[in-house]
Amino acid sequence: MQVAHPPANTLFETLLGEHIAVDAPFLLTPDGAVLGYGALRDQVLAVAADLIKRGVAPGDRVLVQVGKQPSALTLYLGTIAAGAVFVPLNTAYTGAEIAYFLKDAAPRLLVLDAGTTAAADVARAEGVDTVFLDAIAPEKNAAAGFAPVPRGPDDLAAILYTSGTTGRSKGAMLTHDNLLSNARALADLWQWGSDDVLLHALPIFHTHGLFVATNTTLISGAAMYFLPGFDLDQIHEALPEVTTMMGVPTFYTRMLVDPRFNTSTMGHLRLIISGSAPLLTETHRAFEAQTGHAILERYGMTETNMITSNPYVGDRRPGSVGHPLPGVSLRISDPDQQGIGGIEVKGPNVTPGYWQNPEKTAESFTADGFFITGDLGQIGPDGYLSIVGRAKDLVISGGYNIYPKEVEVEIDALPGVLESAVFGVPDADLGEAVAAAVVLTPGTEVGADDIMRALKDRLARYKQPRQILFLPALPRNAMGKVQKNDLRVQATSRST
Ligand code: MCA
Ligand code: AMP
Repeated sequence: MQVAHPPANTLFETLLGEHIAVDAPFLLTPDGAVLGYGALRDQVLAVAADLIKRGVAPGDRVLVQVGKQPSALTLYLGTIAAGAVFVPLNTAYTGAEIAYFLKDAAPRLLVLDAGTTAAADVARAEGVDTVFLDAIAPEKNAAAGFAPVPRGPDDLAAILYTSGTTGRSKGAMLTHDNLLSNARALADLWQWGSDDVLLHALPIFHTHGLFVATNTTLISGAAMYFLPGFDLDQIHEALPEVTTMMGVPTFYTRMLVDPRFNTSTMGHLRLIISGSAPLLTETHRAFEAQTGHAILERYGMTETNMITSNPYVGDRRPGSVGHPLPGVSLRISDPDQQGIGGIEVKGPNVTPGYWQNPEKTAESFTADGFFITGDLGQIGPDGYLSIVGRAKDLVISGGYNIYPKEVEVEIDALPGVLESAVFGVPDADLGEAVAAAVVLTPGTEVGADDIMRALKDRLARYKQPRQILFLPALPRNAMGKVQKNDLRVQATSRST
């Protein structure tokens, strides 16, 4: 006979259910404050009860643009406990960008930091209810008798927007099981334990800082040392308190030029992880020489969570992203003679598709259900995957993704601009930096300053070009395709 289980909220029960050690620390902050697991659960339930009181129903989207702070994490988990869908936004997004997300996500509620005006004005114009983060369950006492709203493994937990080749952001839908299966796989593979303290300096509106860092910590009953952002002094001060660290390659290139990060200050850490952008072999080697740590590089995407990882025990190979995670199938499609082809993946980690966008969803999967990453890879004889390039037109700057089309659309719309092409140029700090080539309509006079001024309120700062070249025409091949490699060479030679 089958035993009927009481309905549960999959993610909440697994991360914060009855099994948690209520006295164990979850969040440590530089001011010395410690938030324990019991208090975290109370706060999360209080937030969930408050959201429901504000009319948030199961499946509703809660759109969130708030700075990094502990209550942003309780809002994430409270939204899940309320049975709703968490939709975090980069704090750098402008009012114009928010207007698009408000329309697309059609949220029940927008949550902002107190005093935010641009986004609040846009929400008012769109008729979306807005609340400031500090007004949500300010007492943070668990509502007596409140139980998390039941949600199954296939229900949505979050939507994360990721830009697209057409210039419009697409919302990657992530289910409870997408997040949970990945957190389980990573905690297991990286041997996370309840004694671990993760140095957390990443933003929490992306997969890396929100899911990889936070869910892996929660599922292990571990703790995080929570910094407001990446700051070398704060990182250095935090080192004695932590056992592990996660970051984008820019974190490690910046630490490399600071002699305070060495074997004596970092020797006690057990693991340092990099992802979101390629970690150069020279960075890997120099970091090991300076600190004694072979950085563990892994590979993922918003749509797929984490896909591959170098081993915890074994060879952490520079220039490789390791092997597929347990339960994840990975293949190289249409390999050339060197075995290089498109990376495709399937598994419990992969999104069911894009929010309200069946066309993009259909385009992104093969007929047999593999997700097309748009990355080009090669698998070595011993199974290690190397990412050798991208089939998609994408710039990754300091771990933030910029889709050139989105920037080109904005530049092309400016008076006096005939056409433009946006591309990445190598940058020692950010890996790649955004550059633009602009062709003006004959007889018009537009300068780089005019373009930058016009983009200011349209695009987040990190998407704006750091370098603008004015050209009489864009280089094109016989098919009419703009040759961005030529532009990269021109831009690089001009800036050196
Ligand atoms: C800030 N600025 C940037 C970037 N960050 N410009 C280009 N690219 C960036 N990444 C601009 C600011 O607008 C500002 O411009 C100036 O640089 C300095 O700002 P500041 O805040 O002081 O910068 P920072 O603190 O030094 O930030 C750099 C950073 C940060 C620490 C590398 O960008 C960061 O934390 N990146 C991590 C991104 C991340 O978590 N990605 C994961 C995505 P101005 O001075 O002109 O006003 S998830 C993902 O990719 C997948 C799923 C995965 O595999 O993980
Ligand atoms: P996102 O759009 O933020 O989900 O970024 C996903 C993209 O980041 C992937 O498709 C890759 O192009 C890139 N990426 C993530 N991790 C790595 C890595 N370790 N090495 C190279 N590229 C990476």
